[in-house]
Amino acid sequence: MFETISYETRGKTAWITLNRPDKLNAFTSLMHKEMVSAIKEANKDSHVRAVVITGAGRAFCSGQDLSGSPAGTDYGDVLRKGYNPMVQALVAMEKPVIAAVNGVAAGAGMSLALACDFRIASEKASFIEAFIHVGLVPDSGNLYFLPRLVGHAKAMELAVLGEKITAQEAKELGLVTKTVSEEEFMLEVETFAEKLANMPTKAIGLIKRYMNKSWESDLNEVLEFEAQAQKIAGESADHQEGLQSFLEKRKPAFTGK
Ligand code: T3D
Repeated sequence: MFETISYETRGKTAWITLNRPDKLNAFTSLMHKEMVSAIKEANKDSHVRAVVITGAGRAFCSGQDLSGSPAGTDYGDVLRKGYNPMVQALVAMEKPVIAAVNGVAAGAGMSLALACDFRIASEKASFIEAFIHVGLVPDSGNLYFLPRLVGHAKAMELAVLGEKITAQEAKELGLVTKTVSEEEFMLEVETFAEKLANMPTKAIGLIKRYMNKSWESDLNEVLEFEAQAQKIAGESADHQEGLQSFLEKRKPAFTGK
């Protein structure tokens, strides 16, 4: 179905794997299109309640394919037509998305990881704001997500100096949820995805929607968002199940509805 990525569902989790290992999974325009299709497919499949994005081979993603652009390419267009729709689709998806960072995440590959809701990193993983080394600026939401995740000063340092940071350093900066040994990495990602997929998906989607909106909102607006979100969550089957299981002193069985 896809040439540059693979897509499969396992249980309630959709797995999207960037699949150009010989180029460290560098992005091409076809890969942008395929990513958007896969993200939309995961979004519309009601059985899918968590999404994992990872890379084939030793890298997560090395960013834009530097061997691919003909001279005179308008990079603004590459972003508007390729990367931006991918980031927008990820953020709009009201399901949790995990970046399973198996190896190096460079340039727009790092941006892709930042645009996900969670990042689990193999101890072998690293992150590099590679843009500056080729005279470019961070893109694909990087200038939005990075300072929000690590603070302005650290974001400037990472973006301008472009020094590679290890998975452990990324953990210390709050960039990743957890780091895991190479041997345990896939099992840990599967377990984490399954945990999320069994949670109240509708509430997670609402948290994601309004936490994102909170960046551009004042307190009164956020108080109103919370009221709107709580009305929807309060009418969900998962809220009823949460209450019932609490009263019956048993584990809840959430359905995502
Ligand atoms: O349209 C636009 O251009 C605008 C949008 C820009 C968005 C961006 O993402 S700009 C930033 C682009 N990415 C980079 O600058 C990163 C380039 N790659 C690297 O710096 C290094 O490869 C890594 C730090 C990611 C990994 O280093 P290392 O030593 O582990 O691997 P390597 O030996 O450098 O790479 C292995 C192979 O992958 C190698 O090919 P070969 O020699 O075995 O045939 C290398 O050329 C290839 N490769 C790695 N990254 C890319 C790539 N090929 C094409 N594009 C890449 N980005």
